Amino acid sequence: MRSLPARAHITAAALLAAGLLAASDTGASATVTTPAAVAAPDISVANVKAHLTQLQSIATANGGNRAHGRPGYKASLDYVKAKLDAAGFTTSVAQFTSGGRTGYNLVADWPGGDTNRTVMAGAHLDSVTAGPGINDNGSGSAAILETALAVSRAQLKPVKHLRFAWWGAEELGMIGSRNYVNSLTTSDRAHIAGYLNFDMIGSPNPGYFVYDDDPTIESTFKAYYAGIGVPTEIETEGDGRSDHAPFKNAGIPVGGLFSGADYIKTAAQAQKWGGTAGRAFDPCYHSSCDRMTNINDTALDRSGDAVAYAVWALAAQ
Ligand code: DTR
Ligand code: ZN
Ligand code: ZN
Repeated sequence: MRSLPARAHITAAALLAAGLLAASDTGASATVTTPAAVAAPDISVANVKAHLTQLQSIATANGGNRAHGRPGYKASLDYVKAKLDAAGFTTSVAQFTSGGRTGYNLVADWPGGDTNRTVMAGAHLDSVTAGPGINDNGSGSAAILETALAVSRAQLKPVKHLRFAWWGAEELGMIGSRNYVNSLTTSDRAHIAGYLNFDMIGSPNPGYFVYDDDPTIESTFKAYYAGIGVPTEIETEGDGRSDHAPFKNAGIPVGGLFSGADYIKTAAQAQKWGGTAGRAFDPCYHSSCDRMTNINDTALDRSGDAVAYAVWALAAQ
């Protein structure tokens, strides 16, 4: 039998994921409906890299970094916010103080959808003080920004409400995301159907790791990568090492993607993913060399498309 093109598999998987999520959401039996889900668009890696170039320029113009409490961070947030305001999102900026410096979270809501069932996608926008933080975490920030802009271009009308967030002070210990979760009422928390985290998704010697937390979110990401024939591994670098941790601790379903940091790629991993065994997934982790040259375009392209695929699939039903 002629195999279906990859995107047809993705559409089928998206229907399944959407149906599964609807079932688990409502407590209904696991009969999978086949909602008329709309397939996610391709996320242009050129557009994602254009955002990274802007973040690089901002760092260069502001002492070489985009760290918490420094001018480069607020300039990064202003860039992202301006794009979202122009695209029709309802944005809000929340201030907090950490280490005697002012930090900021940016939250952007796409009008419409059931606000009692909100799907969130988030990424920390701050870098370390040592460098511009283009992979860590310009990659996640730019990928969810371009996905949000794709939602606007499509004038998407998802069943669930969509919310995107850029966190401050993750590098100090998930301060911004924890501040956000702590600000939520019990009812607010119950209305978040899932939180998707994207922290380092364009590593130069990339791995393809999926968080092994909420099974529906995990299977959604795995369906995407299976659809493009890329094997994945579960993310095992330790729970609690990024902004999904405060959400998970509050009982909110979480998931996400990761392309690797300072751990070393094994020979077996290089065999299935390419790249260099015996070398870190990101040799510039938390270093001044985490610049535009510190991105693998294929990993960033695949990750960006996986972000959109999951947002579309998980909010569709
Ligand atoms: N703490 C993140 C990098 C990081 C390390 N392990 C993981 C696992 C999952 C996501 C991110 C990370 C940082 O330095 O921003
Ligand atoms: Zn970091
Ligand atoms: Zn990070």
